[in-house]
Amino acid sequence: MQFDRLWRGATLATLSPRLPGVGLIERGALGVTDGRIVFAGSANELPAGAHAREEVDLGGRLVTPGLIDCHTHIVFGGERSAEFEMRLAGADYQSIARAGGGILSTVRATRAATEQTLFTTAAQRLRVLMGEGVTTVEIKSGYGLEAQQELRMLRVARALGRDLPLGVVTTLLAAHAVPPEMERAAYLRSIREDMIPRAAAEGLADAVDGFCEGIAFSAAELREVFTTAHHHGLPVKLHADQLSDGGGASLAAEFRAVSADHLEWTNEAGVAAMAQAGTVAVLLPGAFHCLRERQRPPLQALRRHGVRIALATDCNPGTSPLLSLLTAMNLGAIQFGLTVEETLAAVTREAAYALGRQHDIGTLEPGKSADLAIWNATRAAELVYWIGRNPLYARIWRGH
Ligand code: DI6
Ligand code: FE
Repeated sequence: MQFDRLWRGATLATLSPRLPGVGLIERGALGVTDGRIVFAGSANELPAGAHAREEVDLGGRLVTPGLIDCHTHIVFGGERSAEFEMRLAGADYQSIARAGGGILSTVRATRAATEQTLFTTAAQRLRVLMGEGVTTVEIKSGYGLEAQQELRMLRVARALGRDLPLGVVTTLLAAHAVPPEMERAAYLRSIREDMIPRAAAEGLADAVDGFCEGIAFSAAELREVFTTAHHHGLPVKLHADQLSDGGGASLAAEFRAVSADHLEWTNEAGVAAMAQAGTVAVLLPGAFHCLRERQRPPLQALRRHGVRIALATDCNPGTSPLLSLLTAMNLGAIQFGLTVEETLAAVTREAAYALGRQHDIGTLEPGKSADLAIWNATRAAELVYWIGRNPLYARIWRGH
């Protein structure tokens, strides 16, 4: 067997569903050809005469699938530290939003920014995530709130995926807020009749998302948006039950959403519906932390019903200015109670499911894209327990 590259002396956390826990293989080897994993297993099981153009001994270092940040709003203009100070002084997120701040202040800054600035600032942020082993990221629109502007955000996201060594999955989040210059019903109509058809026709969006919340859109309004998304062949995702129980989880399940995200206030019936639909729960401890939330997502119910659990940064300038998926992992374990095994799965295998990319990424198995994170660590727990230590040794994307 001839590989392009072969790593030996690896402690593999394969995340293979056929193995328990993180799918650990000690004294492992991993062989890659044409950007795909060809062999991932015990070095003893390497075929006789296996060799590679390039061989590296990792001296026992831990190798995981490249990390996947499956929920970000990383393309935006401006920043919101003044709003952060208002919250420190006692103001709450919803009242700031109702007064025209919050999401709408980022909409103003994003509309005013050039496409080049949006690209450059997002690229800088993405490089920080990549520095911690992230190889795939999801990027949402949602700060344009007007057809040209929403499509422009998606074009920037696509360009980032072309120019950086990183997988980018894009999501149209036009249903994030009602823009100040438009009436609610007319805006919803423009999402359905203009933005979704154009995003689909131009291949700019891989999915459609919505914000189901008292300060944003109702389940009834988003049901119509989702019907249109399906009509154009786009899967859906949902910001569900973050600040109140708005029936978001059930709505997501009704449309077989790939994921429902946040879920702090989701009730048991919503969890059961998600399990039935195969909808992944994406938990976002950065927003929980920054908004000083108290209500934790229903982890016991999610486990009991066998719902897949992913974790993401939710990187955005308002509720989660978080550029560290490793920190999100620590917060997920400490604040929400995930085990180390759940935490690592949540940013690899389960995050791949949350993006509908489970056939391509998320585990170290033959046939998958050779996206790897190699760590100055030997135990998976070391990735979760530190705060602010970056143990990345090397990051490999598509075999390089
Ligand atoms: N939930 C979030 O966490 C972000 N959007 C959403 O629907 C917050 C966006 C912002 O405040 O700018
Ligand atoms: Fe979000």
